[in-house]
Formats: sequence, structure tokens, C-alpha cells
Amino acid sequence: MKIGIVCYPTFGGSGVVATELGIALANRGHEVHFITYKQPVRLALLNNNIHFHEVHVPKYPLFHYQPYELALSSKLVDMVKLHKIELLHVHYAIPHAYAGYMAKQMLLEEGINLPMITTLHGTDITLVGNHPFYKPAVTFSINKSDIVTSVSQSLKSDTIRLFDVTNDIHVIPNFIDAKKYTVKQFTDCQRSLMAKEDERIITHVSNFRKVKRITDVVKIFNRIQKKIPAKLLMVGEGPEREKAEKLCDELGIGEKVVFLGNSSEVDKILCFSDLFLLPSETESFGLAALEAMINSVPVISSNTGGIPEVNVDGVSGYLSNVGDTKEMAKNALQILEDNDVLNEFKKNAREIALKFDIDNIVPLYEELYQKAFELV
Ligand code: GMT
Repeated sequence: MKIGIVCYPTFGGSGVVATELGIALANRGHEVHFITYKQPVRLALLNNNIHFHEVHVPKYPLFHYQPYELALSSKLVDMVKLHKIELLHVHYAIPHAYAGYMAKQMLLEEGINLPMITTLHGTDITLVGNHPFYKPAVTFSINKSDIVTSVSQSLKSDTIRLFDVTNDIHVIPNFIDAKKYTVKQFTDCQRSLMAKEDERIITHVSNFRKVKRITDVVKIFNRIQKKIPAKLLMVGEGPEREKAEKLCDELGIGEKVVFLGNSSEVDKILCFSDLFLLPSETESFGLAALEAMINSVPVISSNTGGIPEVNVDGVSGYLSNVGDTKEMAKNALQILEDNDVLNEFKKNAREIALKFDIDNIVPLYEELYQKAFELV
């Protein structure tokens, strides 16, 4: 099958999922075309079945805002015709589902009936998409997609609650490629680079937006480090980073917290981590938690959105109400203070993560692609 994938190419959950899905589809013999404004960060092009087409938006003095949707729809039309793409899979509703639908309509004028699948990822529904300025366009593009998927049951419920949806929503959870995480040797981890032998390593990975509650990460760690020797690794970049750095300074824990910025070595960092913190305000799925879990890292998280569908309370970690940093720290210590308990949680975290293995999930998308052809 020739599949066009539209996604955000930057660090961020939806782009990562779209890229990993595209790579998996290519490995299963499909021809995959990524169409976006930059090469996705996790995309290596050394594969005959993977192609990348960059969307350019020329600057013009009249434009206060560059019309990316327009450039994207035009590029989609051109690429579909040039490469005989048979199906479009757009990730993140804004503006991809809207641009995809416009491309679909333009192609229809030329007698090409292209099925379009939209995958909803989270903030396109819960934060941004729900804004009155976007809502009519998001509702329209959800309802006009041939097939809609959401990455969790919780996101499906949110979509139905917040939008006037007339389309069915299929839940297909996010995934990880377990094969990638089996060959690692403990010696590859180079734990000693980051912490002393007696220190527990606690990690947070995100894009440091407000929704991630970065200062809660620092507050939880502050309580932990008062009881046991520990180090906090903060991986990512974003608007809340400075606030978090200031808080570390105020609490006098600056030396125990390392801000690593964006990293392409997240797996290496997770390999030597003892605990992962995800106290988000909302999270449609929590791919970062799943990536921690497949690396045998237990998760302390909030009990919001789709996180409970991934992190199982008392098994792979613990879940608390949003903002309850005191309880989160208490739960973290419960896991970290005893080696046997920690090892049990580590084992469980990996076992649960294995259920989300790519080999179980990609066929679900392939089935829907077949169904999409029957619908157009
Ligand atoms: O919030 C992010 O980290 C980025 C965002 C995105 O769309 O790029 O992530 C959302 O999609 C991810 C992949 O499906 C989910 O794992 C995240 O939970 C979700 N983020 C939120 O809902 C806040």
C-alpha cells in the first residue's frame, strides 16, 4: 500500500508515534511518504520504502501569518498524484485533518478518491482544538475524515464530550517497539556518568509545557532527596524550563538536578533511571511513561486522562490526583527505599509495557486502512 503520513516533525508525542508507525509500515512492505515541514526527528531515511517530502511556505509581506495549511494541502495533492499515494493518514487534528480534507476534495475534482484517516493525539482535542476559535473547523474535519482513531479510551470519551462528533472513533493505543529494548547491556548504560553509586536516578522527559506541571516534578524530587540520596534528570526543552530551574535554585537543590535539554539518547537515559515522574495536568496517553516502562522504569504519575490505561496503580508505579506532590513523593519513596520493591516494580513496568508492543498494534492500523478503502 502507498501511504502518505502527515505529522509534526518535532520532539513531541504525536510526531514520534507517526514516525514510528511509518517506519513499522515500511518494514512491513508498505511505501510510506512523510509530508511535513521538516524531516521528523526520529526518521532515518535509509529505507527504500520511506520517502520524505518537505512542505515549504514562501514568505510574502502581505502575510501576517504564513498559510501553512494551504501549502500543505497543495503539497499533498502534488505528492498523491506524483507518487500514486493511495491513502492519507494524518496525525493531530490541527491543522492536518483540515488540510488533508481540502487535499481530498481537490483530488476528488480530478477523479481521485483518497481515503483519509485522522488520529487524534490529545491536546488537539483537550486543549487547543477545544478553543472556540478552532472548534468548528476541528469538528468539521473529524466528521469529514473517513476513519478517526484516538490513542486512548479516555481521549475518545473527551472527544465525544467536547465535540459534536457524528463519526465513529476507533481506539488504537500508542505503542513501542519492544525488540529495540531487549539487546541493551547494563554496561551500556554508563550510570556512573550521571550519579554516584548510592544515588537513585529519577527522570522526567517532556516538552516542558505548562500541561506537564514541571514545577511539580521539582517539588516531588525535593521531598525524595530529603530522605534518600538522589539525582533528578530533566530531559527536554520548553517554556516552563526556566521556572523549574529557578525553583531548584530557591530550594537549594540545583546541584542534584541536571537539565539535559532535548536529547536523542532518551533510551540511554531511561536505561539507568530508577523512577520516572509524570505529574501532568492532562495526558491523553502518556507515551513518555510507556517508554520509561519498556526500559523497566516504574512511573509515578497523575491519574488523569489516559495515563491509567498505561500505568497500573500499585503494579507498574502509582497514580495520584493532579497536584498532590506530597502523595507522589511518598509513593516514590515506597518504591525507591527498598531494592526488592524497586525490582518488583521494574519487572512489572516492563511486563505491562510489552502489551503495547508494535507487533500487536500496527496490524490494527492496517485493518483500518483496508476498511477505509471500502468506505470511499
Ligand atoms: O504533549 C505532548 O507531549 C505532545 C503531544 C503531541 O501531540 O505531540 O502529546 C500528545 O500525544 C501523545 C502521543 O499520542 C500522547 O502520548 C500524549 O499524552 C499527548 N499529550 C497530552 O495529551 C498532553
